[in-house]
Amino acid sequence: MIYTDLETASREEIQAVQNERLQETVRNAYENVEYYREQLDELGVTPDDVETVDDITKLPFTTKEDFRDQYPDGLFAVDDDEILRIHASSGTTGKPKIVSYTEDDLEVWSEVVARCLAAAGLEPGDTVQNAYGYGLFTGGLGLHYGVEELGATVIPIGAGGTQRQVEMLADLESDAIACTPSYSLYLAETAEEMGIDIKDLPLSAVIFGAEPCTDPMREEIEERLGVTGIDIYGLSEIVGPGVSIECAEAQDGLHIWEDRFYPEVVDPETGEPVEEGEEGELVLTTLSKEALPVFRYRTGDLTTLNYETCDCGRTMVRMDNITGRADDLIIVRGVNLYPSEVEDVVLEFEEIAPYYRIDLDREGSLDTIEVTVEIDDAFDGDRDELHDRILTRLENVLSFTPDQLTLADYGTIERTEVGKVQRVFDHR
Ligand code: DLL
Repeated sequence: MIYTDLETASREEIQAVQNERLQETVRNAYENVEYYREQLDELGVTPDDVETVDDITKLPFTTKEDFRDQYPDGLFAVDDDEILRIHASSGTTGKPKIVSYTEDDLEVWSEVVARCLAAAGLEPGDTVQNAYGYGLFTGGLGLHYGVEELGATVIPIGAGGTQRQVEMLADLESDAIACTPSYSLYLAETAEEMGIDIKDLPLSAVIFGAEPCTDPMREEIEERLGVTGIDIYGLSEIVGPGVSIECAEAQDGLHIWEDRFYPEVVDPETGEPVEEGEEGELVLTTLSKEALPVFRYRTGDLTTLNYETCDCGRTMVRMDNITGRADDLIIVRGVNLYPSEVEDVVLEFEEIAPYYRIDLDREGSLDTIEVTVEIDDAFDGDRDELHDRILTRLENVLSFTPDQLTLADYGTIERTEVGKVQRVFDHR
């Protein structure tokens, strides 16, 4: 179901909306945020210089560091009494990034999430079990109000309590569950232990996001839960979940609601725009946020953009699934490695469960890397032979040999019930 006419509008119509909203955003930021005013003054740019989205490169980038430096509210553009909600995103280091919303911002957020759910194939009257964490994390409340905006029923169960999640799924016959991709697999595993096959339930979609999901992992989710896996993307600094989502019809890239969030893709090293269709770092500009307007935010997420009209009829640009972040890159003895490369290998082998961890350490001046995978419950073959086969495959894919490959017993790698999964442990 298409939720708003703009989703299928012509490029000219979309751009006209973008131009107008960009002008308002720049004016709001310039007039109300000292930090932005100083930045623009230094560059000699005035709000009048930004007339269309083609002028966007006149604006400076905003980074995670800017959020940290301006902690807690240096980037806010409205007075406290206009702020209805605060959320925060905690990184692995330093202070959290604090984000805020006016009444209008909350309405826009609910509307974009409702668009997402409609694109995911949900309709008024459907039921969604929302297993994202409620609280400062944007996942819980963000999805929550979007489900209500669509006119569907939300079950605000939140993260964790996995047995209860399974019971609720069965008893309340939800059409969809919203959770991280790794958690959906844990849910399937827990259900199996409880003697319930999720495939037999009415559940037809998992709205997964907040962390990367590779194609093999999506296949595993779809097969084990008997669902359509729909990837939803977003980040607190821009709004929360609801920046983009795949449509159920094509599942071929995530439609960015570009009347609200203007996307660019740049070379992560130089910051220069890449050619259309080339991979780079996603940069987003909010087009209607009142409380927290953000210019050209360096998301750190790697993707490509595709402006072709989708089979679903939507004209809004699609971004590729995010399987890596610029700062996910692990450098081991000078060799570049993304955790998703290890994940692809893990998911190729039926003999091992879809869980792994990577431990990095240093012996003397030398980096070491240990990969731990988990043997599937049903496996009763030769462990040594399996070990050698996995190691050979890892060597081929990574172009170096991990110092150690450990085959752990089933159930020994910690499952992530709440929050985002952590696969890499850097002890260096
Ligand atoms: O994770 C918002 C969200 C909640 C999105 C629920 C989807 C569902 P943050 O905690 O600020 O916000 O983290 C944002 O998470 O920059 C990406 O690196 C990563 N991320 C979010 N969605 C996806 C996704 C929420 N679908 C950061 N695929 C982003 C890959 C994702 N990575």
